Amino acid sequence: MATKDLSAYDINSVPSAENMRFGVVVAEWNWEITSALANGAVDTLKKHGATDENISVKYVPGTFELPLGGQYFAELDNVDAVILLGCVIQGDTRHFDYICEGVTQGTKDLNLKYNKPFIFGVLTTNNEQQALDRAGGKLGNKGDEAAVTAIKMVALQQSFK
Ligand code: DLZ
Repeated sequence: MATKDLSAYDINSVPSAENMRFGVVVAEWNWEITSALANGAVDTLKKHGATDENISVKYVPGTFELPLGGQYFAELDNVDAVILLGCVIQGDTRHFDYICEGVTQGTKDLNLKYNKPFIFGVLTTNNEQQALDRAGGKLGNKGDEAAVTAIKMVALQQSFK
């Protein structure tokens, strides 16, 4: 069981995002949760210096579509990193497993195919309360965590240039 606040991190350990460009793809399924993840991610990017002009937010119907939304960013936009935000909640059928498998493998493939960070900001929970707890609730906001990861990965890539 997760016990730590997902949003708790050492602010001084995060590089400046001032000159970085980000794409954010948000799934519309479980909108109450994914919109909170998106707000957290965008706020955190801005807190670390990213400008509105350098943050582009797009929407896809469900979590399964997140990798394709990310691929559109890779091919049609000049972003340094893409944050993929979704929420899959366990139901009575195995749909949960197939969506989780698709988005996980799809995201991994994008990272390696485009040599660019595609951040996995997907909640995979047993129930809605667990998701709410991690989308601005008592366990923080996974959107914040995804944004910090994106900034750190862009800085890492730039450090090799
Ligand atoms: C169909 C479906 C189901 C049952 N559950 C979720 C969910 O919990 N979270 C989510 O983001 N999307 C869900 N979807 C929709 C799929 O992600 C996808 O949009 C459809 O299967 C169409 O490809």
